[in-house]
Amino acid sequence: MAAEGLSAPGDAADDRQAAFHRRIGAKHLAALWVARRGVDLSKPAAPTAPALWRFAEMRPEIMTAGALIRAEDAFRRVLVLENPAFAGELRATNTLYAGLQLVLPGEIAPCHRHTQTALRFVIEGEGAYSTVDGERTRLHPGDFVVTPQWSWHDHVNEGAGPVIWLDVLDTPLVGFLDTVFRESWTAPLYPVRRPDDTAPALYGAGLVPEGAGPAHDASPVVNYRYATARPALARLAAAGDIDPCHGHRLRYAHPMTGGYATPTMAAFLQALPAGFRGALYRSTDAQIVCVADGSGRTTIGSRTFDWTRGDVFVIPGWHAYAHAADETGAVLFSVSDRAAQEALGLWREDRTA
Ligand code: 1HN
Repeated sequence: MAAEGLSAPGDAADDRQAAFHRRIGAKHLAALWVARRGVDLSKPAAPTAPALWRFAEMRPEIMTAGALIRAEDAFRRVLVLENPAFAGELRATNTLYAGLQLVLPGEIAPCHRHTQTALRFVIEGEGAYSTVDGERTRLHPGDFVVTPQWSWHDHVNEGAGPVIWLDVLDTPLVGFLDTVFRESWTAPLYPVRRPDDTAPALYGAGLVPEGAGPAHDASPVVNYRYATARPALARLAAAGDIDPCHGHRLRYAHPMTGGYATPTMAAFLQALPAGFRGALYRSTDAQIVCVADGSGRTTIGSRTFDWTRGDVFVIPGWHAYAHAADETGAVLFSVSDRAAQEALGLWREDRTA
């Protein structure tokens, strides 16, 4: 016993151990054999909890927030989806933040930039624009918008109704790396420097302007439109290209590198055909999933989450799960830190779970 570091209370060896640990503690040293005793390091601890947020429950609350505070006065008018395992920490997973953002007609979410990368998936409304580094893109439901780290961005709603989207940012990860910088632009709106939607029209079609220079870390597409992605999924389905776990699944790709849309976050759009019953799957990246269309359910371990359009749910890393679709079929948008994990050579998947 004593040799391992623990002994019966009160004996001389125990006193020597305790004195040793007190002494080294004062020298900012710790005994690894004590700190790691009994800790299972054979697989990820995966502290993120499975969780679901229903759009039908979130929508009235974000509309109430719309009456409580103006977008101009808020940091951003966002309801943060906090993982139950990380209450008070503004985290949906261990590395990612998720929030539901509302911009009301006539409102401006003022221009700023920061070193966190932001992704948006539009859930409801028409008539809003996001401006990213001087280019406006109009937002429609199902559109996937990339705001690369350190790009100036603002949001404006010129429409007649509320516009609501899901924000996903790598704030916990960038915070952990202690690389957070942030600036406000000198005016609410950044000057528009190019015709609207130039980037999706060019890069989105696989066309790179001469002189564009080398690829940046994040995708230049700005907006991957649902009007393009949804038919692409239908083509994949028509081609019979189906994964037993994921259904018909597409990765949002950086058009110049073929990699993920951002250096830290990977995003996907997948269609589950009517009545689909997915096989069990797990991977090391915790996913944030937003239901773009249809309804179904996902079983994560012993829990089953029923979902419908606009709902958001979290699948923790290395938890075995299976998707199922109702007779409506379903389309799921998902984001994870898989891009960062793969860049570091750490990502794993398991189809035998
Ligand atoms: C941010 O810049 C936005 O630009 C939304 O809409 C949510 C959460 C944390 C930090 C920055 C936005 C954010 C954010």
